[in-house]
Amino acid sequence: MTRVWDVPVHDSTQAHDVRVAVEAACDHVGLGADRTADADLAATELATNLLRHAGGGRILIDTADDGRPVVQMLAVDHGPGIRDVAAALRDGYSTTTSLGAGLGACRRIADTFDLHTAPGRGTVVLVRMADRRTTRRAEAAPAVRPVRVGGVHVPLVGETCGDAWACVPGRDRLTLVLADGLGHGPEGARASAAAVDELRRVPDLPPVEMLRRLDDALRGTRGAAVALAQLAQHTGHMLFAGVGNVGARLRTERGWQPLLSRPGIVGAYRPAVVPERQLPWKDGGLLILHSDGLPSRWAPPEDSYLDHRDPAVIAAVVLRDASSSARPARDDTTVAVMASTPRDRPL
Ligand SMILES: [Mn+2]
Repeated sequence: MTRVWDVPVHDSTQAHDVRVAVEAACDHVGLGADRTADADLAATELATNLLRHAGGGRILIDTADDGRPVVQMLAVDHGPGIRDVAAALRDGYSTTTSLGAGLGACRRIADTFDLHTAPGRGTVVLVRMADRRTTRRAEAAPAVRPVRVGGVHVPLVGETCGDAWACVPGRDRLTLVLADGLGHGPEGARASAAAVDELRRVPDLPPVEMLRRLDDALRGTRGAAVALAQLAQHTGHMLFAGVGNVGARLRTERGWQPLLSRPGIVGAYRPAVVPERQLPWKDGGLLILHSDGLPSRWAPPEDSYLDHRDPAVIAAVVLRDASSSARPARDDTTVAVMASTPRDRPL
């Protein structure tokens, strides 16, 4: 079960909280001592940056296992933005008195580093730390045109998000799933994790048949809302099917299209008919799935520079721009993104 930490950073004592959370995350996935020390350094820099340059923010820490343990950190702020990204990335640019290493050091020690900044809107910085003692699980040859996926979880309370997202590769297809277990927290997580586990057993079924399998697999849990988007080899199409309240929007040549799910609860109440939509998936395709913790009036990003960022950064920008302190979240929130564009723009 994925554990997540949402750590507010508004004063220097909270920089300590970030380090405690990152160390717990590293321990949770079994990251080695060297990489834990690196993660600690990056966490300190990200927190210090938030305090010094952004007037505070939050750091979202997530664990994953793609065959090797990974800890993902996203520093998210509503600050003024970084005027000179190139300068900020140079080692030694940071004005911190503690380490003086700054974002340049984060980039150097991270397995994945990415950043998006917009004047007056804020900055998102992504750092992923993977274990280097183990090698990545050998995936079968890519079943579809390469796509990039990423996401962000925010728990309502505690360290367990009741939502789950995953990208499940099959022989000739790739499925992005977002499952929102009923309620929130650990009981919700049990249902959403059961959905992802079952999908990994049947990665080659079409979405509607996957949902049917999930109906059985989720009996005995609270049930979940589940949306599935599947890319098949060579077709240039995406198949979409969903049951329950998971939001989905796809950007096509005709703009952003909402993809609607049928009302129901997978594992508890199955609608009589679950339609499977077929949509074009072309270069420039961008798909956003989100649980209902995201305020419904969120707007899809219009910033084409964002397309070339890591999908986790895109997800965090969507989340940040939808949130406000006037409307605090009332549920676990997850945003998952699939992008067809290559990450070809340098920072
Ligand atoms: Mn929910």
